[in-house]
Amino acid sequence: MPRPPARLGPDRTDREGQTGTLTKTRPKTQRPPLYKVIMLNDDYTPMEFVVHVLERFFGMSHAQAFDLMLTVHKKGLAVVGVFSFEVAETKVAQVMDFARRHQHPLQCTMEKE
Ligand code: TYC
Repeated sequence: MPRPPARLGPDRTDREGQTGTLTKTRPKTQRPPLYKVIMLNDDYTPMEFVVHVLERFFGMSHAQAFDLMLTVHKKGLAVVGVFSFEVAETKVAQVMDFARRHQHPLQCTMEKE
């Protein structure tokens, strides 16, 4: 078994009086990847419907939702939220299903951040 690196004192001297590189053992923490949920503009979905979607599925206030809808309308697309894979997948499915049931062509996708 390899010996763990000697923990050095503030003077960078170990118990044997040797100088060396100060190392700290740090357990590796893994962050799960995040996914952007992206809303796409189209010419047919009513603005109020998009505002409603952003309020309903993304917990936005009416003002936030209205501003973000206008950003999508003007720029062609916008990130409407960042989530874990499972949550992003669920939001996309909810939006696409809701739009389809109301016969609007609204499109929503996800992309790894
Ligand atoms: N461009 C649409 C219109 O003028 C509104 C709209 C906004 C549609 C955002 C989709 O993601 C969208 N009625």
